Amino acid sequence: MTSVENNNGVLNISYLDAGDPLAVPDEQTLAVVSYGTESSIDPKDDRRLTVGLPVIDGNWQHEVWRCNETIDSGMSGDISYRYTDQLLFGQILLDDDAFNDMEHMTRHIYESILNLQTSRDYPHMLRIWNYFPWINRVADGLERYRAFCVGRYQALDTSSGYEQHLPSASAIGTRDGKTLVYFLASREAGKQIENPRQMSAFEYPDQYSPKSPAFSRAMYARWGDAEHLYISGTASIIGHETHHRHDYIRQLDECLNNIDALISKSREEADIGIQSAAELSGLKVYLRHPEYLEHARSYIHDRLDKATPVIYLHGDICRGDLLLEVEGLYSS
Ligand code: 3EB
Repeated sequence: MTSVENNNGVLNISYLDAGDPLAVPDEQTLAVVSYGTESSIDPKDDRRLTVGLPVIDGNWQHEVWRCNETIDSGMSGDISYRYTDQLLFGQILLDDDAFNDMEHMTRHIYESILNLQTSRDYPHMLRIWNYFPWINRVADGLERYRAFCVGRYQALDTSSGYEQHLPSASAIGTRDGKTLVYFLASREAGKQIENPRQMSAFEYPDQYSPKSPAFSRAMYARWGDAEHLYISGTASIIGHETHHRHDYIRQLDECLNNIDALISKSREEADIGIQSAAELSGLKVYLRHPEYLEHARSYIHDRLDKATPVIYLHGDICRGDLLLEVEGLYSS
């Protein structure tokens, strides 16, 4: 519904209705991300990604990544990707059955991505989305989200200072058999933004995972004249603890407080031209229980504004006591 096309930028993101002509890939398209019951990459056009999360509601359907520079494409192992002089956009889809466990699958994915970044010279991961089945299920004594954290950490180069270069991320549970990861990397570094209300995830105590979650709360990047802010999946966590365990609306309120705090921090640290969550270009609200849609939607409408582009997706959240999570993106 909302187009944020900016002809001077080298990377444009739009949140579009079904039926919008820009949702059909052309030579300027990096990816069209949509949602449905099963994760897939269109075998006839690998720019069309479907994330295996059912849409509950929303005023947009397609997240479209476009670029007005020459785009080339390639394959590296299981990763298909597109690239320009400045950026690399890629995706990987794997069958859960192909690996013994989540830890090894994740390690494989992250090592493959890092190899590609090295060989093509896009050293800076800015934003990554991780969608995998049954995130809260326990296998071999470890919750799958925690095994994911272990595999991701093992793949990373954790030499001194690595924490300052972690991307913004989301990690959400699907209920199909496929794992889909997609990402944006760059030749130039972005700027990490952490949230003063929350402990950095990479510093969490080990009660949440044997190896800490390797992501930043947000990443700021400039593309030509445009500025972008990629806000990670944000939950009702203060410090490192879950708040409002059984209360959907108070969790939602806390997510938005966290996002507003991140935006204020981005204003201090990067002088970004956005004041609050209501000005974000697009939001995704991941709900563990679709029955809470009405409550969530009326809260969002009151707190933000009816025109803010929001999609509500049915997904599992990485801690059993989290009922929802919100991510956002801003493009000037
Ligand atoms: C949290 O703040 C909530 O492991 O990549 C949010 C976004 C969360 C990304 C990840 C986890 C991740 O800890 C969970």
